[in-house]
Amino acid sequence: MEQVLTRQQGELVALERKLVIRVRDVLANSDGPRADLERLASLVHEMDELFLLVVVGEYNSGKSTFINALLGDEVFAMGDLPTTRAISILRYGEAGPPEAIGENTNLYHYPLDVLHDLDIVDTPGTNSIERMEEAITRQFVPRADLVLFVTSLLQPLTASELDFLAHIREWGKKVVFVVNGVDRRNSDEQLDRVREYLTREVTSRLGGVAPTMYFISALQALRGKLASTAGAPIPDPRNEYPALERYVLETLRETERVRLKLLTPLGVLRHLLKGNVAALEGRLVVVHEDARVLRSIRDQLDAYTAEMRTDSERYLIEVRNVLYELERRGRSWFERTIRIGNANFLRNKEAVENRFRAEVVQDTPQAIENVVHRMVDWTVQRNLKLWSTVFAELDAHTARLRESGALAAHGDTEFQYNREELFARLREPIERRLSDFDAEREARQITESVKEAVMSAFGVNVLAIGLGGILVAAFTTAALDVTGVLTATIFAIAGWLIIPARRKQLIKDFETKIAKLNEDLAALLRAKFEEQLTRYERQLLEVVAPYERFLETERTKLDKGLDELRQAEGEVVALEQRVEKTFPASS
Ligand SMILES: Nc1nc2c(ncn2[C@@H]2O[C@H](COP(=O)(O)OP(=O)(O)OP(=O)(O)O)[C@@H](O)[C@H]2O)c(=O)[nH]1
Ligand SMILES: [Mg+2]
Repeated sequence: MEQVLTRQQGELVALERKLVIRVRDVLANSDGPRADLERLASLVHEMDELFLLVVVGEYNSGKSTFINALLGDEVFAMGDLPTTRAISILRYGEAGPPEAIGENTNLYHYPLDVLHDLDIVDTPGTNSIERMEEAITRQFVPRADLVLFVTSLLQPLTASELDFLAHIREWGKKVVFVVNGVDRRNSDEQLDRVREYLTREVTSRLGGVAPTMYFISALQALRGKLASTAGAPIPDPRNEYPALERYVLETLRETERVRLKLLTPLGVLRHLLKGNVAALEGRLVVVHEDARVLRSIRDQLDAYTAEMRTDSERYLIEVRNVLYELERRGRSWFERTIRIGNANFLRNKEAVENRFRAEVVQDTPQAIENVVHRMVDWTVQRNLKLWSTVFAELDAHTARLRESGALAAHGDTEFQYNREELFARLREPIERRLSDFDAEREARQITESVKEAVMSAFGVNVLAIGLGGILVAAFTTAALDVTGVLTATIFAIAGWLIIPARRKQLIKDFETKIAKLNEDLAALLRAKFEEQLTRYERQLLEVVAPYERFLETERTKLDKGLDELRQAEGEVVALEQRVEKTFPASS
């Protein structure tokens, strides 16, 4: 039977070890806290070590006295002031002076049989003003296989003890309560009241089953052992020290010890997994929040682009209307001017051109220039507004995250570091763009490029003039085309009879010309405008895209990490059940 249990124990240890290593790898890959990684690394070794019975409690509660009683010897110093200053591990061997092993840890040896199977650890008391000593004890708790929690009968379960107990519970430790100092009781009823009080408070405040308790007098027990048989005091029937000693010396040499030892790594895993699942979930919230903000930025960019397209059509309609007016004036001008009575005038090419310019072309180029300017200004202004909104949104977003604590919670992890760095990289170019934004200069540049396009499209080649001048030139060319044809043809094909037909033809030519002009101008403006929109779009996307990629990577990593951690959580539960089934609790 023993052999079967040993084999099963070996199997379980192997499974646990594999799980611990796997969880450590998963945590390492998901930027888990360094302290957790270290804990898991030492856990792998601790699994091979002896069972660790750790005695904890507030200073002066009698921890050292209790261990001395167990040994029947005054191995550890006892005293009314905070006495034990370092973790003191007691191991089987020849008694001798303690040996310092690592910071704050001393190793003692004593030839007590039970120490073949377990190490007993005395700890610095908690709740003294030496908080450092409490920290040492807290740090040591995760290693314990069983915790003996020593509290004083005269002051059972203080607030700080409750807090410390909660810490022990987090690591899934089994705790046995030792109420020390029964020799100081006023009455036996006092013991019953304390037992009742402890049971009630522990179950209601910490949850779980009723605590295992021993009411003892460590001092009496120690004195009893040290005294010669003749001088031994009469045993106190309410001192449960003998039962506690039996528990430690006997029960802990049986299945119970194996069971608890096997449960220790699982408790540690359970605790670390819980914390890390919560941390990853928290990061995932941040990543989703970030992604939402980036989506909103993209949406705004889309809205901007769509709005600009619609608006650009509105401006193009304005251009078309200006040209309609021109066309209307032209038509009536031809009707009025191409008449026999105007023969003399029509012979004068220059006069015809001048009048055509004055009466038909009028301020058309300026009007169009004006529309173009407004269109460009609007585009630039709206783009500036887009960047400001994006900037404000990013800032509000970070403020929200800071406020919700989503950023602070993971202050020490690589995730946080990357995120802050990337965020700065996202924010910085936006801020720069805003501070460098010179709407006037930008509008001038765009207008300049429109000007160049008009020049090349309409074959105008005039140096050093603005868009207005270019348009005037373009219109003059178009106008001269028509009037040139007018003066040239009317007199080449003599015969006044055909004048009405000519006029009709000229008007038609003129209309075609204007339609073409309108078409060319619209196409040109549209192309220029699209070019500008694309540039604006690219500018913003160049800033946002790396961050989107980072988030995508991060999300995949977190999802994977969470999956793996949750799966490990499931395995911890399964292993716990297997341990409980193979090595059932003794009581
Ligand atoms: N009356 C009485 N006194 C006790 C008992 N156990 C311990 N004491 C006394 O209480 C004082 C503290 O005992 P220690 O064993 O040093 O207490 P500790 O918990 O180890 O204290 P720290 O090492 O400071 O954390 C000593 O003076 C002991 O003699 C007991 O059962 N009854
Ligand atoms: Mg002590």
